[in-house]
Amino acid sequence: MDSETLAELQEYLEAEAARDRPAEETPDVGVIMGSDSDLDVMMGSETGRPGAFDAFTDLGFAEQTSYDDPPEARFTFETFVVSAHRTPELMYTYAETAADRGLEVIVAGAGGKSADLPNMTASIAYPLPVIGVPVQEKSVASVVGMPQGAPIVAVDAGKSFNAALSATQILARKHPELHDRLVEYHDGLQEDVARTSRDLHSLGTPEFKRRREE
Ligand code: AIR
Repeated sequence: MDSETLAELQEYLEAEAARDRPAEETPDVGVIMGSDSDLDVMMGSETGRPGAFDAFTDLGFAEQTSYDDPPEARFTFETFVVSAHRTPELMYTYAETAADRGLEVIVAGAGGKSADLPNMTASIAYPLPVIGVPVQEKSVASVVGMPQGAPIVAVDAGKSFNAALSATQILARKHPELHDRLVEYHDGLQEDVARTSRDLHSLGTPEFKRRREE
């Protein structure tokens, strides 16, 4: 992407909204975050928790990095930094063009006490569903605190992985293959718990702990 300035980035989004691409070529989910300092929480990190990137890739999504050159995967997400306070115009353009650019759902995360990107994006993009991710505990109130008539769906602080699962649940209402992938994911989760439970039981606590720390 060549967009170097804010205006160019807005034009890039507006131009994309004016195109009429088939659904297979446009991102299904938009992931936005208030700052690149949110990246580890929003997308996951090697050392910390997995995030939305990990959940989406586990479910077979690919990250779309160019509107003109979509990945082969049928389901894709795009990723941008959009700050409600530093770049309010970009937030407005992003949210207003979202549906026309083919997005079916947005995952929006922000941190700090004024985490307004998710709630403002939900208001502007309405009725497109927005799943808010409070990047920190102190961001929860500003993400979920919407007035009556202005809805947002939100996950707990830092749970961007779950936000990606929720976004996929929304898409799965229309796409049976995503329904099957979600069921498969959940079956795997159950197997993991069952394996851990069996190991803890049969190894006993000290040996289980020793092996886990290896
Ligand atoms: N933020 C960015 N623009 C508006 C807000 N509320 C949030 C980011 C980040 C925090 O402020 O989502 O969690 C700190 O951002 P930075 O860029 O100073 O590290």
